[in-house]
Amino acid sequence: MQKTIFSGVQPSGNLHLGNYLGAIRNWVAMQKKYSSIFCIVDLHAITAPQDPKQLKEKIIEVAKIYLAAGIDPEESTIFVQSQIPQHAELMWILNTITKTGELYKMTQFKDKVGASKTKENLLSVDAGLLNYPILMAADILLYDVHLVPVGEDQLQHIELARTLARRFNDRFGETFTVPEPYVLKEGMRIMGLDNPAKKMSKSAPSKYNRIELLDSPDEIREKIRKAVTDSGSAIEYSDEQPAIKNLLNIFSLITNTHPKKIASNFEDQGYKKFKEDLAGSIIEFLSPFQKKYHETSDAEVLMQLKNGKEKLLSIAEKKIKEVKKKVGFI
Ligand code: AQP
Repeated sequence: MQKTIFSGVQPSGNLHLGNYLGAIRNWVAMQKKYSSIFCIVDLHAITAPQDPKQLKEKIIEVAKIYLAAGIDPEESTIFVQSQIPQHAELMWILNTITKTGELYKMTQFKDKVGASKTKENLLSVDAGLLNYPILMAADILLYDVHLVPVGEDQLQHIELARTLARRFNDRFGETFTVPEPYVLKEGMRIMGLDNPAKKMSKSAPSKYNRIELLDSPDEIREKIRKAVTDSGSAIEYSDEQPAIKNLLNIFSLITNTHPKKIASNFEDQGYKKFKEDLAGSIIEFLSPFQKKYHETSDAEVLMQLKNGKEKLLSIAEKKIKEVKKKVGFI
């Protein structure tokens, strides 16, 4: 029997190269080998304030990006999280076996709360942001997922899903498959173009933080031109030069060339030429994807999402029925 994988992206802004190289591209490569479920995690997205009209557009946009990137609806299932109510239902039940300490220690929660973790600051944070990892556990456990392809930043969340699966199984009898993280070394963490100490992110305030997947060639050139560099002018692949290292990693992933080889090609050429060539390679890399994106209609996307929902609903219903019975609900 094929193993099941599950992953998702939040429709919380404009998707960027980090999402593509760290997540979606790997899913495309995995879909032949695994029974694959890819979700648009809109329930997660509202843990940060979203404009309802924009959220609606972004849900369709993310689904279109999945299809344009090569997620094949014949091989994989794509769906919208909020359209399967069992995600939220299971989350509530898992909520009752999760310790708040397990949630407060999450690095992503701490990052999102910000530097000032005073009691007052913590009390003003929406509960959804704290409980986010429980919903993620519900997403995974609902479908007895074996492997969860994620970026390194999500490992702590998978660990919680594993803990909750074991805890529920111990308390109520064997119910959930204990999932494993599937972290691919490549593309693990693309850093912000404006700050190599923080990951490239949809919600970073500056657009110069990221290359968005639908950026025009001019926007890509401008963003790479403005990308921060390190002191000095050498192009070396080293931890001492985190900004250039990040640019070399991007260059390497999109051209399938070792970053040290790229660094040696540009050794004496200076940042300007390096950045021009990098921008050109990104434009070339994104061009077929963008073409496909613009050719995909909303009607096609909506049809695939409907198919996905229909395929998964019966699995989710069956699992939640089992869970409720074990808990003692009538
Ligand atoms: N910078 C990154 N490098 C590599 N992988 C990344 N991912 C995100 N950023 C990078 C991976 O993309 C998948 C989907 O991410 P998400 O939508 O769940 O949200 P996120 O991880 O919080 O990504 P963002 O872009 O930073 O979104 P916001 O700003 O909305 O929170 C995940 O597999 C993630 O690892």
